[in-house]
Amino acid sequence: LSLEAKLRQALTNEEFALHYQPKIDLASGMVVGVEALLRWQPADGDAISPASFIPLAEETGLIVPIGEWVLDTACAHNKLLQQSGLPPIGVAVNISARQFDPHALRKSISQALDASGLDAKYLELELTESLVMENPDEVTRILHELREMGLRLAIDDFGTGYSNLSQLQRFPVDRLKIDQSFVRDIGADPNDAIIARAVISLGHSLGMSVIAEGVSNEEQLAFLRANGCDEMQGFLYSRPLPFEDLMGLLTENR
Ligand code: G
Ligand code: G
Ligand code: MN
Ligand code: NA
Repeated sequence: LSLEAKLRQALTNEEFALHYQPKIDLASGMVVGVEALLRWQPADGDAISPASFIPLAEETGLIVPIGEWVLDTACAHNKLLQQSGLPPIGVAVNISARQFDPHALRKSISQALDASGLDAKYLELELTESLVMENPDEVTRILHELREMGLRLAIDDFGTGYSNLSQLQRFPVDRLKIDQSFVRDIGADPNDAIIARAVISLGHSLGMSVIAEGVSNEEQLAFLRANGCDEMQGFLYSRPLPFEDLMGLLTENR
C-alpha cells in the first residue's frame, strides 16, 4: 500500500493518537496548558512522523477529517482532565492552511465543543505565521469570528515568516510562540538572542503573551526568564506525553 492509501485507512483503523506537551508558566512553574501533537502508529509498521504525513494529509485533503478527529479528541481529553478534579488548563491544537476554511472550521470546532461539553475558553488554535500573513485582511476577519466563539488564538513558529507588523497589530491574537529555531542557540548565537528578545517585546507591546518552544536546557530557560518570556514548552520540562501519562504528571504536580 502507498503511504496515501495507508493514511486513508488510518482514521477508521484508529491508528492516530494525540500526545500532549505541557506549557509551563515561568513565574509560577505551574503547567498552564498543553499542546496536542498528532502521532500515527500504523498497525503494520513503524510510527510515522507528522513532519512527513501532515504535508501528505494537506495535499490529499485528508487533513480535514483528521483535523476533526484531533479537535474532537483534544476537547474530550481536556474535559476528562477537568472532570477528574484537576485544575482546568487550556489545550492548543495546530491548524494547517488547508483546514483554514472559515465555515468548515467553525463547524468542526462547534461540534467538538458541543460533543465534549468543554468551555470554548479552554481551546486554543495555533496558526502558523506564514498562514496568517498570506492573506491578512481575510484572516483578520476570520480570527475575529473565531474569537467571538470564545476561543484563544496563537501564532505558531513566530519569527520564521515575514510578518507585516501593521497587520499583526490588528489580529485578535492572545499569544506568540517563538519558533524553536531561535531558542536552540539562544545563549550562544547573538542573532537568535536578539530575535527572541524582539519577539518578547513585540508581543508584550501588542498585549500578547509570549511562549518559547523547544526549550531543552537550563541556559535557554535562564535567558527566557531574564528577558520576561511568559511561558515555555520543551524537552527540559517534558516531551509530548500520551494522555494517560499527562494525567499522571498533572496529578503528581497538583
Ligand atoms: O510533534 P512534532 O514535532 O513531531 O510535530 C511536527 C509538526 O507537525 C509540527 O509543525 C506540528 O505543528 C505539526 N502537527 C502536529 N500535530 C498536528 C495536528 O494535529 N495538526 C496539524 N495540522 N499539524 C500538526
Ligand atoms: O510546529 P510546532 O511548534 O507545532 O511543533 C512542535 C514540535 O516540536 C513537535 O514535533 C515537538 O515534538 C517538537 N519539540 C517539542 N519540544 C522540543 C524540544 O525541546 N526540542 C526539540 N528539538 N523539539 C521539540
Ligand atoms: Mn504548534
Ligand atoms: Na512551532
